[in-house]
Amino acid sequence: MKTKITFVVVGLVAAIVLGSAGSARAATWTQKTNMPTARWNLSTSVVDGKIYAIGGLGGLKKVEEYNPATDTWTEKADMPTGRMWLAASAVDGKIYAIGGRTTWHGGATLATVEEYNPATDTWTQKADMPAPRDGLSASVVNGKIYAIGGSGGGVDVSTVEEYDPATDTWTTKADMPTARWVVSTRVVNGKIYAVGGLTTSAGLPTVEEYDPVTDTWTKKADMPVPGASRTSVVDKKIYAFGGTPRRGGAPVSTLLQYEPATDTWTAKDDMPVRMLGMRASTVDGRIYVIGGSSTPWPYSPFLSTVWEYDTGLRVASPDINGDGVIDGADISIMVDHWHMDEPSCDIFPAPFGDGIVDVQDLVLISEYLLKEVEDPTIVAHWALDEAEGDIAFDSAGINDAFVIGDPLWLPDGGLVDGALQLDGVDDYIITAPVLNPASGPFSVLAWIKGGAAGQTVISEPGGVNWLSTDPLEGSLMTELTSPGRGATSLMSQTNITDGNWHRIGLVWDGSYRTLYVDSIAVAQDIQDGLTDSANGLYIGTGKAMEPGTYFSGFIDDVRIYNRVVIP
Ligand SMILES: [Ca+2]
Ligand SMILES: [Ca+2]
Ligand SMILES: [Ca+2]
Repeated sequence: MKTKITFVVVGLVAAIVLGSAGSARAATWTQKTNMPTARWNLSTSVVDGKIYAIGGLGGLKKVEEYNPATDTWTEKADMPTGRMWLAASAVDGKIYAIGGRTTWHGGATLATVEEYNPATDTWTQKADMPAPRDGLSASVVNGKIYAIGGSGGGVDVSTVEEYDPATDTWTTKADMPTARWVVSTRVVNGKIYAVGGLTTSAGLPTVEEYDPVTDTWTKKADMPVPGASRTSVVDKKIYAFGGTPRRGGAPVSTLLQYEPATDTWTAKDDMPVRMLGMRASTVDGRIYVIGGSSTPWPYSPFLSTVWEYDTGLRVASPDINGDGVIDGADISIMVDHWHMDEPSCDIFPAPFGDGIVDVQDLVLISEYLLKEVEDPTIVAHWALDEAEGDIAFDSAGINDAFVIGDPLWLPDGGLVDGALQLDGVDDYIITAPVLNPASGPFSVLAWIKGGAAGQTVISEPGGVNWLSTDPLEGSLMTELTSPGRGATSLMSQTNITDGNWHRIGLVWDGSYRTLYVDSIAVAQDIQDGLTDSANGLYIGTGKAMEPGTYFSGFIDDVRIYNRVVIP
């Protein structure tokens, strides 16, 4: 009984600490799979969760599709007119590639508009833009595209032209107050923000806001660092990456954040590399910074790199406890965190919440009650409900796993439908790489029954054991630690090998690692990040597959989320 009381106290402390740590979560940078074609001053647009890299010097006609969910690139149909310094915007699932320059030195400035349909992988020519321009930017409000600024015939311009894809027509709008080239525009709350850019003599700190409804411009707070940064939006804030402070200047690694609601700029931690001429796009709350150059003039070689910037904000899910259903258990956890800043329970407004768990969150979760809801935060889910065979299907993603050693499928013998019974000798499951613990908060959960001291439930081949039992007591532990010297395993005092079903979990919120057994936080400490991993996972054996580390018992319903779950 004594230990049980201790655990309850640990649980309460954990809840309070996690709550207050919520808003201070660290942003992270992760390098992803390179774009096939290195390029500079391309365009990137998002349709249906995929990023389309179009044009740019080095690529010119090339179109390549990036899927952040699978970290893979696919080559698509070439753009008819090769160009750099173009603008591109997506409306109703189609991308409009606008203007640009045929090549760098001696090239021609273009008025060309070509429409790309990702569903059919085809291109269609559209009505020319009235004023040929390169180094312009384009943004969409209410289904219309606004092509802003740039350079025409070697002169920086303040031109604004509105394109209506529905009628294939152009309309001239009120000039932007400040003429500029390689300006970057973004939309927040129906207004367009034209950020920075270059003139022939200087880099500009200028920010001007355009209201398409009234066709008027308003000056806003200057950037703290002037120049041609590239932007993207997360949670109604504009992030401005790198660029150069003057024409022909060297790349910088500055990262700035602009909040239109308060008209304020904040300097964030620098990017991992200096960069200019890249483009940035947001998918599922993460920004992908693609291509560009890290070298001074003449800027070659161009980059094929993809950097993922995670602001640290998490997309919340109404399935707070990560069991696949939205029911009273989730509401109960929400109520436990009432009026706290607990991101896991802060589901309204989507996707990031508003820093407080209140009646709006309760109303929203009640709308989801007992409904089938697709959870965007689940990375892998092996239900282990198969009756036979050597594949454990991933119902959430693309991580179907191989079942080795002939373990016993028990279609009716699990905690949630079927389960897998492993013999503790040579049975295990192996998966492809699923999630890098260094790239941000995540949760790993499983139901287990049986096992013995020293055995492993989930491990990284050649890495460390993610969820295992200590060799003496059979208590839940994890070896996943920060990369620093002297990092130690996190041990609980809760035996999970007593022959009963237990739901075990490791939850990493970016600051704290927490072990859970049956909804109770049984151990927790602070870590300075977690070690990088690019490997797959073993389920049912240790990192080195040593005898004694194979699990002898039942494993069921293994889930991995890219967020904090409160199980
Ligand atoms: Ca739930
Ligand atoms: Ca809220
Ligand atoms: Ca199952």
